[in-house]
Amino acid sequence: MIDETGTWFSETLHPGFQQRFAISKILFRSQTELQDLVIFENPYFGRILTLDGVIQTTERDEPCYHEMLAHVPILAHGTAKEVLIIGGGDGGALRDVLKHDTIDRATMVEIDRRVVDMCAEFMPSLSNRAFDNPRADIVIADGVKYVKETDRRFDVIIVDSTDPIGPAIPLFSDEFYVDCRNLLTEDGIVVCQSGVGFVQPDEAQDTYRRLDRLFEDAALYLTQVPTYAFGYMTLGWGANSGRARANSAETIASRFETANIETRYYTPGIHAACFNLPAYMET
Ligand code: AG3
Repeated sequence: MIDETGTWFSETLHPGFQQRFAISKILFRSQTELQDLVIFENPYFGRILTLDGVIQTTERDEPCYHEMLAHVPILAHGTAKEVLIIGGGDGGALRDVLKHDTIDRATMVEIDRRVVDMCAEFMPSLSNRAFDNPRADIVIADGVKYVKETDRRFDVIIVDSTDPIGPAIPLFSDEFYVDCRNLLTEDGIVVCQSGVGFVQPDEAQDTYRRLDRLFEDAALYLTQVPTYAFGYMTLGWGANSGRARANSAETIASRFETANIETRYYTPGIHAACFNLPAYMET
């Protein structure tokens, strides 16, 4: 929510407390067919994308989120070739997936064309030209419908969604994850964002329980995104086998070295540690 003076953005995600950001400039603001989209600039975090009053990503801290969504499943899998991203219209996840030369094709299915177009224009470092990469396949469509109807198969599926509010609600359902599971190859993995565990415990726990019901191997793992306020962001993990998580720290470190990717947040050490949860999150 932008205040009357147009100088502060207050995030309205949580009841009873909020964080706010000084606005040095509003770059874009529009009610799309699906949601309220604002891109503004803050002196510290750079350009910030918000949807329906919630911070989605900022130029300064986005690697903390996108690297963990992309590199953890891809390096754990080891031989992934086909990746599907549901949502992720800013292009950050797509950019990080395509950093792996071993990926043949990354298909991104985003429901809101406006998010893709406006982020490409006003936050170009997020996609960093990934939308034009010949290995990228950009589909503007409803991800829920896409996973039900496609006959393609994927080694890794990344659900880079908003919180379960508005257009993202169906992305937090059993049906959607059953459809995802049916598209995964033998050792396939699906990952998703599942909220900040301290202040959104139901989102994290419901996600974990759902994945645990539906997949051979289920887990939550953690990242720390400064602008996702109030603690660790949880990411959900569901896999058709336990093999990807059973890899040794040495195997992950050697795959990372071979991939030869520069990162700001991800390290093999963090990969090895991120499945350890604080006691308050243990289910
Ligand atoms: N989508 C996840 C935003 C989560 C915000 N929730 C929160 N702070 N509790 C980000 C999309 C970026 N590609």
